[in-house]
Amino acid sequence: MDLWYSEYQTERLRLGFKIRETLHRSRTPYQDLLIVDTYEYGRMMLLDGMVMLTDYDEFAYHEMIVHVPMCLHPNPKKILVVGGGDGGSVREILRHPSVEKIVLCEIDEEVINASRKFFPRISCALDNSKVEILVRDAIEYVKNPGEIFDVAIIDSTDPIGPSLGLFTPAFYQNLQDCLTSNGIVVAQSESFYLRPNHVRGMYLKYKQLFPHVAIYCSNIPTYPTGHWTFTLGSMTQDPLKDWSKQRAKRLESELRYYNAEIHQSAFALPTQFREWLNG
Ligand code: AG3
Repeated sequence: MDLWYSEYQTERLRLGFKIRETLHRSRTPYQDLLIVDTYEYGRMMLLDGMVMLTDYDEFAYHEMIVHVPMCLHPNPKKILVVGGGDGGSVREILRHPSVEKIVLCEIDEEVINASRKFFPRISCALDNSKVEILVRDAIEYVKNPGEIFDVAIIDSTDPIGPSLGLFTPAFYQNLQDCLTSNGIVVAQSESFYLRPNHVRGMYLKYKQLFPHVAIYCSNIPTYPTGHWTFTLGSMTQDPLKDWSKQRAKRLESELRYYNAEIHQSAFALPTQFREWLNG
């Protein structure tokens, strides 16, 4: 049977995957959760019709959202992950020996459970003793977390539905208050090609709060356009100068995307993107 799933990246643009099998479908209290096995990219998790991860290319996302800020911070010990219930970011954070504690604040418990069941290689670190899982709305959590963090990673869905509040100035402000004096925050910030105004908007909002702000990129074939951005805000560390090449190099043999050359080059933006950013 010829069964296909399409993500509508815009109303007039879609990416289609031929499906081998539908493994799970549910309506959680927050979103529509679908897990399918695709012929081309292996298992895939979708939330509200949008591809969140696939077994095939999740490394290009998780390694980049994690190792860039972690190698920039001088000594990251306490880490906050917002969203990220699949566990991919947690798995990467734990590769850094300085880490003492990770708080994972995920609103939707069904995402955690589904990842445990269907994505063992992604969720494998969720039971590590350094990880505290809070099934809570991060928008509320950051108002009064009761502790402060060296690095915060916003591993969210697109700015629609339950994630919308994670893209507001009020949230960024509260988040900044949860950081130590040399804290760093990174958020996934969508595709430049499809949403230049969104990327620019995030960049400008971060600029109001952080002395150092930079956008960097990763190629993730199953996300809209395959070209993805991350927005990084830092209190003291200069993203281009103050990162540890030594720590980046030490990780290289365990990883599939991130390496020291990628760290450096990921911040280089094409001319058109720079123009979009500067309006
Ligand atoms: N979070 C970012 C997903 C964004 C993809 N957007 C889309 N397909 N329209 C992924 C969570 C993985 N930990």
